[in-house]
Amino acid sequence: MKQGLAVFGFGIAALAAAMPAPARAEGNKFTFARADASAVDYRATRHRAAMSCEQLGRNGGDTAALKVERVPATAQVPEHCRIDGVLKSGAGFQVNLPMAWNGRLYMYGNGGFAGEDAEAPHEQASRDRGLANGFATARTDTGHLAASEPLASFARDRRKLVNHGYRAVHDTATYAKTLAAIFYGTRPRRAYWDGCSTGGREGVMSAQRYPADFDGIVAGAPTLDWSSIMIKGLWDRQALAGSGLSFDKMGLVFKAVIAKCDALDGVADGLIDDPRRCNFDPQRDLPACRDGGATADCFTASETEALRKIYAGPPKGAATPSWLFQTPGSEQPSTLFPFTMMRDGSPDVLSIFAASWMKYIGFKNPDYDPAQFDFASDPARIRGADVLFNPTPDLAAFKARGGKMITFWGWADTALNPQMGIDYYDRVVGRLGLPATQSFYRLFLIPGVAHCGGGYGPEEIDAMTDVINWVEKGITPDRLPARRRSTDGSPSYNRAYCPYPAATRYDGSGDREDPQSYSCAAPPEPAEPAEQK
Ligand SMILES: [Ca+2]
Repeated sequence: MKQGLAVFGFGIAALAAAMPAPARAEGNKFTFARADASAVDYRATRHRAAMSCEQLGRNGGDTAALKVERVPATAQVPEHCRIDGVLKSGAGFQVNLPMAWNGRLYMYGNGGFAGEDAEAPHEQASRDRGLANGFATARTDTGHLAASEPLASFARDRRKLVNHGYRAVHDTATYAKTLAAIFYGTRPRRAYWDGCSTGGREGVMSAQRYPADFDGIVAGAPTLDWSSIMIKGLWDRQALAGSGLSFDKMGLVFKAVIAKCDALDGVADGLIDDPRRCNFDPQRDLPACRDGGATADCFTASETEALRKIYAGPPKGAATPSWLFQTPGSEQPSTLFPFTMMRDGSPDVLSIFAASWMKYIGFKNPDYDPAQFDFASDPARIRGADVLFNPTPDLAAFKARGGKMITFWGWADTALNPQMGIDYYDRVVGRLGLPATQSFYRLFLIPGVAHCGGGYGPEEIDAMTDVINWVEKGITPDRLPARRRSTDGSPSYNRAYCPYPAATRYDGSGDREDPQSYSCAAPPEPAEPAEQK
């Protein structure tokens, strides 16, 4: 294995520079896409600024490095004040306050280890979406800058670790509300959080630790258990390195998986509705190479074994949860890249994250060699930061306050295991019962969608509009619309998914591109509440 494991021997700076663009959070790029159909007209701007940007600069408080500028209207965004600064706690922030305002705060989350520049293209895109729809916006770098402290290296500083874990979002949200109150003469009527991946985790963490911070939360594919995912990152890399599996070979695996499992859900549409029901066995279901001869369309023992390891996940134990494995349907290049495999065989992003995480958070030893990771004994040794990073399933206070939260998750997410979300949701249900949980928190699992978007499934998801309608009009999201509009000849989809644990089942007749042709199948017996809140 030595040859395969040498891939971890990169310098951190080189790895950060080599990180492909998709690894950086793009946020939920279809947020507000369904504004026209929204019951709440959140684009209506009934509030006006009570002062100029210049006056706000003199009234914004004693925050370090406060910079206030007026930004004129463009074709994309209305005129607004932009406030950049660093809170006393060390969290860098940016708040944008439109002169004409809808009365709401929109805060967008981070990706990976955060530390993004506020002017990075995906940050600008999130900001512009918020401003264009009438919101005041806020964001934080979570207390460090990746440009100077790449990946997990910031975690050497305990204050930065806590800021990244949960403090920076809370402090920034609090400060943004104060700035809005000064600028408009009234506090935001509602505050919304929008994030995916690390941004999803920040949303769930806010609901748990600071239940008054946000009224509505979109927590896409949240990193609910960093430590476990990092173990998976190391495991998958070790399984693949030197196995001989290539992108092209994985394309053959994907075809075999679809051929075997697509129709199990009643519709042969190229999507596997619930990959947990796909009993795919690489050894049984793929053509084996005969007599030692390897060709492009057969699988060697080493390739089959690597696939088996990925579908099984690392050996399970007290510190390695049972849900840590990859489900079939994630072998397509659009879902493998960049978290499981790179086309040139270089280290995938999840293993790069894992290497840095083990050094600076798991083992707190910058010289640690992740190739030495022992999957039997080390998982229990790396969980010291879990208390800072992992939200607990106690969402009772958020529920009591009237908060609403939606989590959506792609079944073909190779960065964060969707079963991590099921596990968390089940634990919330274990405390509150299913009806009470679904009254404020819903989980939607979307087939064929990769990490926070992309993949081959219906990735156009605007859960934010549903959350706003849930909070402000009491409209329960019984289905989450999801679409794919393809221009490249791949299938287009128009779907609306039922909340977990219900399945979305084709009625057997009618246009399968009409969501009305599907019903929510009865969930399994609901769990009994273990604890009344
Ligand atoms: Ca199907």
